[in-house]
Amino acid sequence: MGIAEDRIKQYEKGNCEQDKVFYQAMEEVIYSIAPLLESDERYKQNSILDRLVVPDRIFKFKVVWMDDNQNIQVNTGYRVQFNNSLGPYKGGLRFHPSVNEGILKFLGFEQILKNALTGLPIGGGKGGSDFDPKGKSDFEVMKFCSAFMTELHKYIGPRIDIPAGDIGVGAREIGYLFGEYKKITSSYEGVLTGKPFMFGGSLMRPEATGYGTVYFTEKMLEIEGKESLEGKVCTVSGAGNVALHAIEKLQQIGAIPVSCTDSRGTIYDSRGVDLCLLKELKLEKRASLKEYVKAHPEAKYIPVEDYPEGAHAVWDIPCYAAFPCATQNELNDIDAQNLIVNGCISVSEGANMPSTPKAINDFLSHKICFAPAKAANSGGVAVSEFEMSQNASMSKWGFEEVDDKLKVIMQQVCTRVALTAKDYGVEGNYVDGANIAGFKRVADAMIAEGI
Ligand code: NDP
Ligand code: 2IT
Repeated sequence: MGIAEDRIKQYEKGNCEQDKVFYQAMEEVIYSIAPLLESDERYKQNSILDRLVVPDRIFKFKVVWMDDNQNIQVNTGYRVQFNNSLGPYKGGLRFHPSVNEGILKFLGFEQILKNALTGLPIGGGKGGSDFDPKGKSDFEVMKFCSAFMTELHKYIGPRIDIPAGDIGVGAREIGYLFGEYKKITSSYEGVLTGKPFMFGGSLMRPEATGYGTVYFTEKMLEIEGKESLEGKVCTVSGAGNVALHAIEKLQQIGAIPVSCTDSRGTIYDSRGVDLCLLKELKLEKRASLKEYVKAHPEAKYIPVEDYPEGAHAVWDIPCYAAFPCATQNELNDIDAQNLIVNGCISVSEGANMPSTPKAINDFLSHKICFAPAKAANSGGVAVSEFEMSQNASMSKWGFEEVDDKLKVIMQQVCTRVALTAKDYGVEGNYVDGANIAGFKRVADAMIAEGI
């Protein structure tokens, strides 16, 4: 039995349903880094893997708040502080009914390696709640955020742990969270990123993840000797922060994004999606995508229930490049086959772990250029770190300055991943390249810091 199988067997002893996504993320990393563990004794001698897969600590707390009908509601809040070898814990907060400890451990674990890949001084963490912002009034969201921060503030700080947004948490939520933190601590400090610009947010943070994913893809296609995205049809899933800004950047560089999705259905607009309308529907009205076809009857709306179970309509649209930007495991092996058969040559993960392990194997075995999440979507957290720098130095950087820095970082991450893959004999495999490069940086810091 090789080192990877041995370790996976050991960790699976404690496996439970909730932890499935965490084990999925961990297994991929363990397989990728097995050659490194075999070739460098230091990692085994220092039990790095055993130490890396256990979070430093997990806070789990009750959040009690009152809704608009004066009913008292109870949710669960979490913060997983995973690893701070490279810098303070850093990672988003997710508000979604599916949130549990297993999902946050998967996201926190990915975040450690993602943050390491940026080359910036940030450790890994993640948090959130099973609170569902959908259908809630602004006042209810504010009440929830205040109650959540009443507990969370005890564990965070600008040099300790700096949360940000993720699914269900955008500038509105971060604003309310910041307001409550300030009230409790009387301290005006950069304890959260993704803040609105007027009180310490960085320009370009809303755009950073989506733009960064496109910058990464352009560099990957260049390295792999493929045609650029200009003039090419692209498919995108999701209709939130990451998806809308990926669409925006694709349009700016002359590509033709033709799709987006939400949890209820898919929009396919073969002439290219109407981004102004999408922003109005999703960012202002928080409406369903179904509304899109009222303004564009020639576009198609495919409700989830109208598509054969087990596959997803968005990945059955012919495209040159695909950008899954919604959520974990939203692209499976059937979807991968559909993409490959329809001529797709590149898949870039804007979301965290959107492709299943089988789908990834299909992409790699068919030589599809595959940009894994921890590398391709690292632009969001990179600009979060820029926000921390601006807050710490009481300065403000311009839009172009941040955009230029983001572009450079995404190109550096891409090059680092590609070179690492080459060095370890798996040229073109960005999954192994990202896992090895990220792991090495954290592991070397852990060794240098001792136990
Ligand atoms: P948003 O909340 O802004 O948007 C999420 C989008 O995904 C919505 O369109 C939502 O549809 C859809 N979605 C969410 N859950 C599901 C589900 N279970 N099934 C189908 N569709 C779903 O989140 P973000 O755009 O910020 O995040 C999207 C992905 O990107 C996540 O994986 C996140 O972890 C990752 N990410 C985000 C970063 C950021 O900076 N925000 C940085 C790096 C990664 P609906 O509205 O109907 O629920
Ligand atoms: O998954 C992610 O990288 C994020 N949700 C952003 C984290 C951050 O701290 O900006």
